[in-house]
Amino acid sequence: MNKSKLGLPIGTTLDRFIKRKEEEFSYATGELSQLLRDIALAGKIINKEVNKSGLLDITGGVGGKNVQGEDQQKLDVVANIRFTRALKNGGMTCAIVSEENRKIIHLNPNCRYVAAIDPLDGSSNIDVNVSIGTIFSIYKRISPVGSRVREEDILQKGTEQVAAGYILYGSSTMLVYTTGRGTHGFTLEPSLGEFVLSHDSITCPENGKIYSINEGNFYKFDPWVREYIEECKQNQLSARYIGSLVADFHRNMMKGGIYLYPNTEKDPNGKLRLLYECNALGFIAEQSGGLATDGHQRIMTIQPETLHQRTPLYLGSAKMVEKAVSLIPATL
Ligand code: AHM
Ligand code: MG
Repeated sequence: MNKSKLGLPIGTTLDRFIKRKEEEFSYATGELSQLLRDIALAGKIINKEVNKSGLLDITGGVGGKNVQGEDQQKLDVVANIRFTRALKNGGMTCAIVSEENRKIIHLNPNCRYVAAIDPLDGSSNIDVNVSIGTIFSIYKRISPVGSRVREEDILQKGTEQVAAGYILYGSSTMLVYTTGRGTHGFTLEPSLGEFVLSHDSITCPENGKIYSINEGNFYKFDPWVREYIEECKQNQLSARYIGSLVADFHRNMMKGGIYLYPNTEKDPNGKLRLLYECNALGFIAEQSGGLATDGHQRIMTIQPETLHQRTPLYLGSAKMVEKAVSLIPATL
């Protein structure tokens, strides 16, 4: 049997992997492990929904009724409901901030963990059978257990994350996560319905040949971004842009590459959300040897001010990110 770098066989189930990791910490209470299992369960449920999305369209499309006479909802709304329900029923989460909800969702105040989630990222790809993903970040609350969760419990820097990851609904479904001791990937084995270890201790190459940016915005970008794009072309890099952050990031982390979502005059903070998109991928990137920055500081050191705050993002292979942001003029 193939042994992974961690000494656990490739094919180890996620449950067993989490348990083995927990045993390395004599002080672990098991709550975080349970929360990770809840997330995996939510991922499997959303995966099921994603896989039948074409069929839902056949039966009437969004806004119509399904065969049971239930209202059909857009898949990102369905994913939000499924994810929230899984965390609520799991009983380890006191609050959630989600891309789909303006305000904090309050769960059991007697729990220690808060979660920030983008239940289904890559909205433009949801209806057209292109890879999409779920992104999650986990923090320990600051306020006392038992009290009502406050905004300060959620508005923590990315450096305070205790775990983060994503589920990629692609040609196969993968769950990739970190608790700050490397990045590990698990592939869903559909006949077993289990995530099994397929990629342990993932390393992002420090250089790569892929750049990912929405070049349709070329004329909106600052001159330094245009200069960087020109350089990528001169160096004959490959342009790859799915338009699903999780999928673009995952490919670049595995093969070596850079993902850019810059600010523009119209969107001075870019498009992507700090709490439930950028911080999680920043944590994963750094744990695999890559970088994540807003052009001026590590993504994970930004102090969030609001729940749905946006930030520019430069993410991926360390040398590529360093090179790109070295072009930013001191005046910006
Ligand atoms: P979403 O959360 O509404 O799906 O938006 C985030 C997505 C990212 O997944 C993707 O990388 C980016 O937006 C694409 O944006 P654009 O279409 O402007 O290139
Ligand atoms: Mg999103």
